Amino acid sequence: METQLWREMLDPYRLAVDELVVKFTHVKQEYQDARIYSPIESVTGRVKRISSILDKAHRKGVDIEKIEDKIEDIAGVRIICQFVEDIDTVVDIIRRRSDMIVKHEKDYITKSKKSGYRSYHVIVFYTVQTIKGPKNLEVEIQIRTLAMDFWATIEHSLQYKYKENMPEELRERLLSASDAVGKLDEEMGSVRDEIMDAQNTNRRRAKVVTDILNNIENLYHIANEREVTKIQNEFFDIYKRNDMELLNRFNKQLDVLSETYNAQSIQSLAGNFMDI
Ligand code: 0O2
Repeated sequence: METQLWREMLDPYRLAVDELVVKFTHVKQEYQDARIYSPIESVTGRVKRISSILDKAHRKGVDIEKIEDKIEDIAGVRIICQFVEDIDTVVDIIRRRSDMIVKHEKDYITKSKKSGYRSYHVIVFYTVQTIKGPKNLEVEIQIRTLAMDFWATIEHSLQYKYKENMPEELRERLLSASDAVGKLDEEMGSVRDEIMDAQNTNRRRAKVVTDILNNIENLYHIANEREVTKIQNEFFDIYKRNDMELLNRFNKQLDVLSETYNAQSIQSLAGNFMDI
């Protein structure tokens, strides 16, 4: 195939990857905006390089003309989760979406691959709109934990280095590292509730602190400077005490104060208007 034709063939896959990265990143954002723990930690995507497509086609005995039908991961999206339990949630999200249809799933978590590889793959049909009309194509979505991703990234580089000739000792070390990944995920899963709770508290605290600082900044424009400095010092004292309830109460008081000042400045504006 000529370079131009490859580019033409791969272009819709690029579009699919770009769209899906945006869509899944938005899912994460929606959880965060709703102040709910997000099962998605991060999302990346890539279109397979031409050389990798050719390698895979050669490895699987696929004819160049049949590449799009036989190679499912020309477009790849990777979703990273913190915990193994989150992977089920993400898979459910994918199954419930109306903009993609699941072709099949590969569970390399319940049973890892011979290499030690752990991940959950969902192959979906996804339609992109091009100037030539809609194009339905396949995308491989890999869903795995941070720990699984760490292992896969390292092992992938070693595969590149050694190709088929990875030394047996290294292979065994990777297998035992993969077992360690399984144990680490299990261990982290057992304190998941605790970790999620801590993360949610941190997020709520960060939100209240941002609200307070916004309130103080607004007050700078409308209130007496000495009073605002006093409020700011009071905030620093409360902040150091690390008491969420106190922070919330302080924020509510600032809301009331801001509203009072806003109402006063509207009244005086109206007064000035009447004088004209
Ligand atoms: P690259 O360079 O990442 O694109 P199958 O016929 O189903 O057995 P297939 O079609 O390769 O084989 O599907 P599979 O096994 O689900 O693999 C798809 C992708 O998963 C691979 O693409 C890798 O990205 C990843 N993967 C699978 N096995 C391993 C593994 O042992 N180690 C690592 N690090 N990644 C793996 P490519 O094209 O092989 O590679």
